[in-house]
Parts: sequence; C-alpha cells; structure tokens
Amino acid sequence: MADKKRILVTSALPYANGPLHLGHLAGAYLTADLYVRYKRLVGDDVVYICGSDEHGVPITIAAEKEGVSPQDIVDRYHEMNKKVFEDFGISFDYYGRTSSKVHHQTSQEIFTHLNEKGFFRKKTEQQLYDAKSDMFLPDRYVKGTCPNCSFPEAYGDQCENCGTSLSPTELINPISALSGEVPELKETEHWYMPLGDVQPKFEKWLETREGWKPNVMGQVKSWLKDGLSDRAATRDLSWGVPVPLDEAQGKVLYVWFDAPIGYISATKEWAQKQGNPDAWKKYWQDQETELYHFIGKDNIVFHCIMFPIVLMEHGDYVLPKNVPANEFLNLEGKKLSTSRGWAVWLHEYLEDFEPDLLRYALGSTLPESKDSDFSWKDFQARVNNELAAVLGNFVNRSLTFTDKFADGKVPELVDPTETDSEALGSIVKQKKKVTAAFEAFRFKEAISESINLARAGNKYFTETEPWKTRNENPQACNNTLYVSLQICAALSMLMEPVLPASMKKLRNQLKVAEGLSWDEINDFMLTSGTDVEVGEVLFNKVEDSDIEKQIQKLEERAETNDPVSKFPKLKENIGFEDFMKLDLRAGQILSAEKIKKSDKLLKLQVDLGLEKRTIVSGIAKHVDIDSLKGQKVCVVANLAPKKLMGVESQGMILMAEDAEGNLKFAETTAEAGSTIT
Ligand code: B3M
Ligand code: ZN
Repeated sequence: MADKKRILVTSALPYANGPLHLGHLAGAYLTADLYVRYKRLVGDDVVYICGSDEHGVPITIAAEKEGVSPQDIVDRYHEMNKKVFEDFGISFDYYGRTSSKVHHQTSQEIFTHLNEKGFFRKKTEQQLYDAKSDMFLPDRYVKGTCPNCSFPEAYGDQCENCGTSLSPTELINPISALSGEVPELKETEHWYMPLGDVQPKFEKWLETREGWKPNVMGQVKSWLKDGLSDRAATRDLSWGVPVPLDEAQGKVLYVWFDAPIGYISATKEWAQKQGNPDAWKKYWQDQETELYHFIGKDNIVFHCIMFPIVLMEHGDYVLPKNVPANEFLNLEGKKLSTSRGWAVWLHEYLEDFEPDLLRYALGSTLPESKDSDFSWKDFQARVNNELAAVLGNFVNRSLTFTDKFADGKVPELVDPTETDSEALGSIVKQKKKVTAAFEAFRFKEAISESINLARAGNKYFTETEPWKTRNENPQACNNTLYVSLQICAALSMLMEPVLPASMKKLRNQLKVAEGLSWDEINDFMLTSGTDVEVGEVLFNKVEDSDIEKQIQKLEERAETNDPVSKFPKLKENIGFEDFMKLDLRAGQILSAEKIKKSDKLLKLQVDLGLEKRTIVSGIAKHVDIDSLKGQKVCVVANLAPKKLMGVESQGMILMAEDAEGNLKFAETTAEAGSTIT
C-alpha cells in the first residue's frame, strides 16, 4: 500500500440559529462524509472536523426574533444539529463550537499575531448607525435595495437575489432591521484586512493548486479579476470574540474572521480529547498535511481567498489543497427557502425514513458542478428502482439461493465459464472506476459506478438462471452463487461510504470482517465453505402514499409561510419601546347599544377594572348585539379619546380580521383591569 497520507477534512460550520435541512446536507456534509469514509478505508490518517458557528448577526437576529439570549439560541441548536448529524451518520471526529474558550483564545491569538506583524490597516469610516437602538448596523442588521439588481430586500452583507456581496453603505434606501428607522452615518474605527495588497502573492499560490473544480476556480478568478478590496476583520457588536486590544473596547471579531479559525480550535479540542494536546499541530502546521474544506458555493470567497490569506500571512499554517465546493440544491424545482417554509428538515425526515435512503438519493443528485434538484418522486424512484430493485434484490436472491441450494455456505468455483469470469472481473473493473471518482471528488459518479456493480451482478444472476441450473448442472449453479456472493461482498465495502448502516448489515450477513481496507476489496473476499446468513431485507420500497404525505407537508407549510398569502403582509418591525407605549388591558363588556344613523358602530360600556369606559366600535355587522354582555375583550386603554358620530370613544376593542374580512374578538380569560404585555 502506498504511504499513508495525513488528511484534514472540514465541513462548513453551520450557524447554530436553526435546524438543518436538505440543502445543508447536500452542500457541505454528505460529500465530506463520503470522502472521509472512503479515505479511512484507504487507510489514510484522516481527521474530520466540524462544529457550530455561534457568532455573527445571524445568531443575534434569531435571538432577538424569539426574545431570548444569543446563548439560548446557540445552546439549543448546537445540540440539535450535532444530534441530527450523528443520526445521519456524518462521521465527524470532533464537533466543536465557536463559543468555546479554546476558540476564543485561538482566534484572539491569531488576530494578535497578525496585528503585531502589521497585517491590519486601521481605518476610521462612516458607518450606518441606528440612533434609536444605539447601535451600528453591520451585515444583516440593515436591509435595503441592491445597487446591482434593485432587489428591495438585500442585506448589508449580501444580496440573496443576485449573490453580490455588499457593504451596508452600498444599499439604496437602507433601513435598520432592528428599529425600522432610517439609519444615520457615524464614525467608527475598524481593523481591515488589506486583501488587495496580498493579491499578487495569493495568485501565485493559487496557481499551484491542482484539480480544483471549474465552478470553484471560476468564482475565485472572478473575485480576483475585480480586484480584492479591504475587508474589516472587526465589528461594533457585543456578541462574538472580543477584539484583544485595549483600544477596541466594545468591538468583536467579524464572524467570518473567527469562524474558519473554528476549524483549528476544534482540532485542538479533538487533540485534547485524544489525550495528546499537541496532536493538532501536525494536522495544521506540518506542510505534509492535505487540508480539504467542504462547503457550499456561497462560502467560496471566505474559504478560497480570505481564510487562505489569513493563514498565509500568519505563516504557521497549512493552506487548503482543495476546496471542493458544491452548488445549490433546489427542492421540487424551486429555490430552497427556510423563511418561506420551502425546505425538508432533517430531523423531520428521520421520523419517516432511514438515513441511508436519503444519503443515497441525495448522493445521486448532488449539485457537484451545477445546481441540482431534489424531488420526493426522484427519492422514491432511487429507493425503489435502485436500492430495493437492484442492490437489495441482488443481495437477497444471492443469499436466499445460497441458503436453499448451497447449504447456506459460499460454494466452490470450478471451471468458470466466460460469463462467470467476466462477472467476477467486473468487481475489480468497477472498483477502479469508483476509486478514480472518489479521488476526483466526483461523488455522484462514485455512487453510480458502485450501484452499476450490483446491476451487473443482477443481470448476471438472471442470465445464468441458477433456478434452472440447480437441477441440470449443480456446479454451474454453485458458480453463479460464488460469483454473486463475491460481488455482494465487494459491494458491502464499495458502498460503505454512502450506505454505512445498510452495508454493515450486509457485511454481517456475509460474515465479512469489520475493519477491512479498500485495498482488500477484490474478487475473492469470501472463502468457500463460509456460512452466510439470509438477513432482513435491506431496503423496503417507498409507497406512493409515503411520498404524497411528504409533498403535502411541504405544500402546507409553504402556504402558511407564503408571503403572498391571503393575509396581509407583515408590517415593518417596531422597537420594543414603541410597543411598550401601548397600554393594553383586559376588559368586560357591560352593555351594548346601536348608534343611531350608523349600521357599523356600536356604543359599548366596558369595565376596565379600575374604571368604566365608553367605547365606540365598528363591529355591529360582525357580532350578535344581544350576546355581548359579559364578553371579555382586550382594550387599547391609552388611545387618545375621539368623537365618533357624536359619541366620545375612550379606547379601542381589539379584533382579529380573518381572510374574508370577518371580525372576531381577540379574547382573554383575564380579570378586567389586568395589563396585557
Ligand atoms: N456559518 C455560513 C453558513 O452556514 C457559515 C459557515 C462558516 S464556515 C467557517 O453558510
Ligand atoms: Zn442584487
């Protein structure tokens, strides 16, 4: 066997601000796991690192939306995401988190080292500031119109419509995402990475990279063509890694500065856990290491340009050998969108199906070189027509025939025909193709060439008709079973990366030892005379009704989240202070009468606990006036009094309007006078 390589693989650290969906798996995790599992079988020294990205505006915005602390958010989703990865068999050696102490220290050390080398350029600049919330508005804290495509909902760091990366001050008509106010400009000081200065050196390094995917290299080249500009490594925020300088009080490191360093910190923590705290160094500081970052295409600039420049300028670290980024996965022909509910959540998937099925179906449609589509129909077809009808069926017929006609043992191969030898030969032939595909990060191809071996096996089984030869020519039958079982054994290893749980079952049935290496995949893995076992069916078919249920779930959720639904669009956010100005109280209607000359208005006497009020309300057409007495209601108690049809109204009753325009009481069970907050 060739010399063992030292390989460090990372998958993008997902933000711990929500659950994971199909798009995540297809982007940075399944491919990396396929690669890592393959490389482990090859016998290389592999460490696979990931963890939660717990800083940045995506976290604080999620916390503000829910009215909880950022720590609550990251604690919740770190655990949830870690578990779902485990359930899907994503085989990280370590899953860290960027809120850890080791991470804070590591990022501060790297910042300090770069700062002492004079890498950063300190600049004072005008930035958007929300006076009402007393806060600068970096990144997603500001929304506005994209200067590139005029999309009205672009963020301060990026337009999700055209993909352009932006800085907040480039937005047309910026609005604070916090208060809805128009921000002002205010001076602030930041530490910038002068990427442009390093560009020539960086380009030289880039030229030495081999085998990068055209979609990745293309994007990198286009950034370089435009010329790299300075990027701030610091932010005026309170959540994050504090900038380790006295003069930078109240500032934290930019999340994209600290997050990739998370790969290093997590490797340190992994090493500590191994009981060998220095073990991380050889993975990050010995130039023999092959470093691979697996990511989605939206992270290319950070992993292919910014982080390599940081590492290069630091001087002590290994730079990536390759960054096999994926494109995007669409869902049922439409762009995935968590805000619109157009997503399949991984934890929900697991309520209905086995993880291996999705690993296979998704692995077969990965957006490797262009965007691809996941549909439930395709999922069903992959499971039924490939996993069940080809792989499962082949394994099942090979084992049941052996059980019935060969005493449950691997028979001898005697005087094989050309057909037998050819089928046996397909093992090594397909193994070569699968190996080449894995080495070139062509995972779809690795999977399809693996299943092609099962296909060849199935075809061979049918052609040699063991159900006939078992009477006419028992040795021919034995030869068919020998060859088929060898193919099954090879499949149990070749398909281990994509189907870890099912292939383990298969190895058990075939008595293939655990711990074999890729080198040991050949056409004589099973010894004649070995007992094999007919086990449970490996893959059950997915019924139409299973799929319909999924599609329905998707559509229902999309409807409730659809921004162009039957309900009016949500109004702009208001600040908490604005909300607190309202004095809402529980009340109870004492009496109701019609107001003359009006068919809409009712004059109500309402008990507000501390006092009684007269309230005029436009609900006459929506309620039964005789049943109003005793009705509990919510009242806006501090609305300025207003005369309506000659009657002074001293407040307002809260009503909910449905899609047809019917008004219903916003009810309460509280005692009259209770405050509503
Ligand atoms: N958390 C962005 C993302 O989830 C970011 C990746 C960090 S990798 C260092 O898309
Ligand atoms: Zn745009």
